[in-house]
Amino acid sequence: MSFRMDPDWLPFHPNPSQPRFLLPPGSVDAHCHVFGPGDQFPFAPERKYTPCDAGKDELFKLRDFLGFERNVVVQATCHGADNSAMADALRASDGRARGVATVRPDVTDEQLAELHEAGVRGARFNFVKRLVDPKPDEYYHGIVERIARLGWHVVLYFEAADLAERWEFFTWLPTVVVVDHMGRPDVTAPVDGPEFGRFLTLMRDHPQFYAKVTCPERLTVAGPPGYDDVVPFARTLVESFPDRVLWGTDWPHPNLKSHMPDDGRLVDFIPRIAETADAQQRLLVDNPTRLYWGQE
Ligand code: 0GY
Repeated sequence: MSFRMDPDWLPFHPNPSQPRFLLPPGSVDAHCHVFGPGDQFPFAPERKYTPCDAGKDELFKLRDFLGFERNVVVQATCHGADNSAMADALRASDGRARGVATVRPDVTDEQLAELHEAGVRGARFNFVKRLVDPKPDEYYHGIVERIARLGWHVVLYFEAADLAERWEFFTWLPTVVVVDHMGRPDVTAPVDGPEFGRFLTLMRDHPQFYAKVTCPERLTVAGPPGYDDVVPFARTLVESFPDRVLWGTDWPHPNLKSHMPDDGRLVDFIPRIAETADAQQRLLVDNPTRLYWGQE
């Protein structure tokens, strides 16, 4: 089947620059996606966007170019709960990629076992209305119980406003919980204000939570190249919770409207939020390796 990408879709950067920041050996790009290719892995009928193709070959090329050793491939909503493109990337990676799947309550035990065998170690629950039709908390209860048995964790993607609304459910989760993109703070609000304060409280009082200090290009209002307005938010998390932060490119950067980042420059953002070699080692190597490869 052939697909036409949305007319306002911004494709990923065709030739990113070589990062100036040298990634430590064993670095993991802990948040990236694959899209199709659509003729091999069709996009889901219920999707809210149709992207450009961005398959595993492109992803692995970028991994090598930037200096990462491993990837965590997160199921993108344009593929719904058909995890084939993601699982195919994991299988082709020679053990160098793990995955986060989208599963529905009707997933079979065989399907879960197959995903685990391919390298999936988490399930993503998405509450962003622009991307999915959010489900009530009860929808997830059975899924949580089944994935917990496999030792998987939960990845949450939500807008800052959802945190108050779903607080009880999120903090009830019995597994490790990873939050995408710092819970999407409004970076024009103060870093020590009530909104981000709620997220910091979540992290402080619930040691099972991890935060991805990702997506300056998505959260910024000030814009590139410095993404200066995002720095204090990410740096606060890295400094406060050095063992519970993860970093990723978010390649191929779905649904950006203002600009497409140069992935090399995104890597150069890392030392601004993780200023010491020790913080960089934990963020890029130790934390993701423990979480995704720890049970090898
Ligand atoms: C991200 C962010 C976005 C998209 C998705 O699965 C997705 O479609 O996660 C977004 O549009 O904010 O994490 O890639």
